[in-house]
Amino acid sequence: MALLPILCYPDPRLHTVAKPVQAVDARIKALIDDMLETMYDANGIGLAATQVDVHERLVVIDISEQHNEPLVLINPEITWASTDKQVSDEGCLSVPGIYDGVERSAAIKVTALDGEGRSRALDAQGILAVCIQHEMDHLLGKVFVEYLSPLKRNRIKTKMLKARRETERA
Ligand code: K1U
Ligand code: ZN
Repeated sequence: MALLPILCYPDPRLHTVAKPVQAVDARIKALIDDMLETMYDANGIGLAATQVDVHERLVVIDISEQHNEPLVLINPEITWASTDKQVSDEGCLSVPGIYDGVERSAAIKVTALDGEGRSRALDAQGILAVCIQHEMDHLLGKVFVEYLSPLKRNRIKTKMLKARRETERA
C-alpha cells in the first residue's frame, strides 16, 4: 500500500472529467487500497480518484468514527435525488483549511459497483448523502468552492496559491 499525493486547488487537473472504470482488476483494487490509506492518513471521510490524479470514476468513503466501514463506489450514478435540500459545512482534502456551507439534496439513491465489481444500490441521507454528492462532483471535475460566491472563491484561490509558494520556498 502507498500514500498518494493529493492535488491541491486550484490545480487544473481537478477539473478533469473522469471516465468509467472498465474492469475491477488488480490495478483498480491496488488503487482502492492506496486511496483508502491516503484518505485515512489525511483524516478525510472521502476521496475521489480525481484528487490523486487518476481520472476514472472511483470514490472511497468512510464516515465511521472507528475508520472501519469503508465504502467503495465504482462508476457511481445518482438514480434519485430529493427535492428537499440541506445546507452543510463542507471541507475538502484538496482545499485544506477551508470549510463553507453548500446546499445539496438531503437524500439520494445511488447505484455503483463495489470493490469486488458487484452491483449494489444504496440509499443515503445526512453526512453520507453530502459526502457522496461531494465526491461525485470531483469525478465531474467540480470542486465544492465552485458553489461559493466568486469573491469567496477568488480569496480561497489566492490563499491556496500563497500557501503553495510558501511551501515551495521552504
Ligand atoms: O473530497 C474530499 O476531499 C474529502 C472531504 C469529504 C467531505 C467532507 C465534509 C463534507 C463533504 C465532503 C473530507 O473528508 S474533508 C475533511 C473533513 O471535512 C472531515 C473530516 C473528518 C470528519 C468530518 C469532516
Ligand atoms: Zn473534496
